[in-house]
Amino acid sequence: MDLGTYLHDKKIIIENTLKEICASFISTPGVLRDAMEYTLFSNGKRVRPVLAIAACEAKGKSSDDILPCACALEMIHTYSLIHDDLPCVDNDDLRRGKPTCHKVFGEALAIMAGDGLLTEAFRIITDTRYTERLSPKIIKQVIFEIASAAGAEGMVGGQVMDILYDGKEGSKNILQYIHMHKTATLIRASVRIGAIAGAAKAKELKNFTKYGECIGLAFQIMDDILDTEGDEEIVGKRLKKDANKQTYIKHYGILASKYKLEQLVNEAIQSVDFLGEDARILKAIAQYIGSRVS
Ligand code: GRG
Repeated sequence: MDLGTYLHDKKIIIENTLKEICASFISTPGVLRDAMEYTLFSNGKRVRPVLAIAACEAKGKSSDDILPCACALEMIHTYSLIHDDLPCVDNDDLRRGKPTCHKVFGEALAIMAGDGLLTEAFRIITDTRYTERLSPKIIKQVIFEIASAAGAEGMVGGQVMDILYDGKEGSKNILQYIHMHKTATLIRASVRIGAIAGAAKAKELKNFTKYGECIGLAFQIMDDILDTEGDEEIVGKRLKKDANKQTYIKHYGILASKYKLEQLVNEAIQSVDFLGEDARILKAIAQYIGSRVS
């Protein structure tokens, strides 16, 4: 199966499960549910859940094993986008090709839609009706991985440094911290939870982790490149907004950034060589991340 078909098929099962999850928000006020679903069902690429599934499948397990946890990742990622777009943060009016959540529902509801998605994500992982295929031990590990990657030690910490260093000179170390924490840790965690659900052994998990870290960093470098050279219509968000931010382009220039991106993709591909033929999809995803246009 080629990567295009794989991504298309997985996107369908992820979105169907997300719909099932949203149908469980029975006593949620209608307007809150609308605000949560509005951004959740815009045209996201679903990279993080696909990675969790691909890592799990690479270890020979069914996508069903990790699917609800993969959807929880997408809910957390979507919360981060909603909050990132707020007037007090990046003040963006376009996301996933549509007006941002706060533009449609107002700031208060956008904040709460984000809060709702973040918190419900952890309910899904701990609700055995969804995750009955996983042992309590694995569920606990998955929660630890996701909470560490999304919290103050991960994505939120990275986002705070991104805000603090907006318009400041910064340094390559600060840039590395921001990119690793703001973007790469959640991507790395996506790969790791798939591998953990696939019963990866310690040495294998180390290689999956390297893969996740490399593509996570590559993903953010590509985000920086797209902000400079991308097509707003295709990317689905406002571009050329990061001129004052700590970006690879600012610290290394466009050519060196593209070179670094290529190196990271190659490193990611090598990291999963140990899987043999079962690494095919993970390798194709790494290549896609290095050449994506949206
Ligand atoms: C500080 C108020 C406050 C909120 C924090 C934690 C957080 C909100 C934001 C996280 C930082 C963030 C949004 C990082 C950007 C990561 C990134 C490259 C997002 C774009 O992801 P894609 O391209 O988007 O996968 P789609 O729409 O395809 O899912």
